[in-house]
Amino acid sequence: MKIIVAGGDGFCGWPTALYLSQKGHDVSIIDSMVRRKIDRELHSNSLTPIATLEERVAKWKELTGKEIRIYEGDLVHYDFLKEVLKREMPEAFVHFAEQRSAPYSMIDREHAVYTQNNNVTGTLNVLFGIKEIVPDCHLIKLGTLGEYGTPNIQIEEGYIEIEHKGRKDVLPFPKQPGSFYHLSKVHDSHNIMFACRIWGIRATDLNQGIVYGLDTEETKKDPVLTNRLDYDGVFGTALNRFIIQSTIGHDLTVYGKGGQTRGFLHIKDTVRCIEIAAENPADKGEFRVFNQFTEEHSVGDLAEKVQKVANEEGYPTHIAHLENPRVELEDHFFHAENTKLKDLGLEPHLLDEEVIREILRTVVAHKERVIKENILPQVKWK
Ligand code: NAD
Ligand code: USQ
Repeated sequence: MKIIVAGGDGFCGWPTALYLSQKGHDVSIIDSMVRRKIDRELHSNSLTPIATLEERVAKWKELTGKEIRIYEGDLVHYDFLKEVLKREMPEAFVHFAEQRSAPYSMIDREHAVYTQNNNVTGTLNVLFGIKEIVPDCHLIKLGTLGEYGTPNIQIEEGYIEIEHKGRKDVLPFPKQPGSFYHLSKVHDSHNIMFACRIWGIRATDLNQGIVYGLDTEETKKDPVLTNRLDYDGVFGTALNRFIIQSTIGHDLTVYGKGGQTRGFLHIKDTVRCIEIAAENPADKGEFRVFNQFTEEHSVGDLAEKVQKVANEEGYPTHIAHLENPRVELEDHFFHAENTKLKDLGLEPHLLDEEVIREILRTVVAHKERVIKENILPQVKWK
């Protein structure tokens, strides 16, 4: 299958591009490299040293003989996107290419506007590009589980049957997102759903939980293929941050009570979910929604799991409860449905102590790269 991976230089996109290529798909990458520029803006870095995208794909070709074509450019520039679509004529367009940090979107007005302009305009351009140039192409769009917020009822996969005043309908599940970033994903979902309805586009919205880990079978083949790994207070995410903190003797940064519960999945499952979506395309005009996560955990429980493994590995670790920089519930009901990807063949990699140990042993090798001043959260929601 001819597949474009937009955002293919990023944390989820790079291992996905390699995995799909390994599986025999004809892969090309679009990326503006903005994530590398943001590292410079924040005076931060990936924990792991990462090669340039050119070096990465050259190494992949040398090791496997498989070619991944690169298009460096911005989805917000429609003329650029149209040219790539005309040249590639993809059957699937995997869209990871967004500003994905909630704290970054909450820094100030400029960062909120940048996030929503980049994400919403980029996705609108992808929708128009598919309509004009490749109307049969399947859009596989990364949404986020956080679009739903934390309602006091079970979260369904995109839609809920509601009975109201004696009448019934199946309607989009209510959205109560917690940052301007998460809101951008809600806006995207609405735009995609509308485009499916009016133009007959086929789309899958993957409401993904928090991704942990860094390695896949493919990224481990050579150091040049190493994935990026974020740990700072802006782009680092809960479990990966805790593991890295434990290796440098930093207290684990649980925000508030730590009862915040979210969906999580291993990066190895992210890449497989994309393959499943690609190989089972949505119907023409269908706006399909999958909740893409494998397990639910509270951040407090995750901190305790990391603490136990880290202590066993010789890294004495304490848990701190910091004042929560975000506005969010710290003690709440959370349960989301996630059967659709499993029904299509996903066999989850579950989080156990061995998985935490494996990630910890990998990150220890790079711990001297941590910029300690970047660990504590600086961005406040209020
Ligand atoms: P990332 O920042 O590591 O990668 C995103 C990539 O997209 C970067 O390489 C960046 O340069 C590129 N990009 C951003 N805007 C672009 C644009 N306008 N044009 C071209 N390229 C652009 O992020 P990630 O962690 O790989 O996340 C990928 C996607 O998955 C995002 O849409 C994110 O919202 C979603 N997601 C991520 C997680 C997670 O835990 N990492 C969880 C759920 C959903
Ligand atoms: N948290 C801590 N300590 C930390 C970091 C986070 O307690 O050091 C808490 C946060 O307050 C929050 C939860 O952990 O309650 C998750 O925060 P996070 O930074 O790990 O994840 P989040 O901001 O939700 O965003 C990440 C990705 C985003 C993706 C989202 C999936 O950056 O791209 O969309 O996870 S989800 O959370 O399911 O919406």
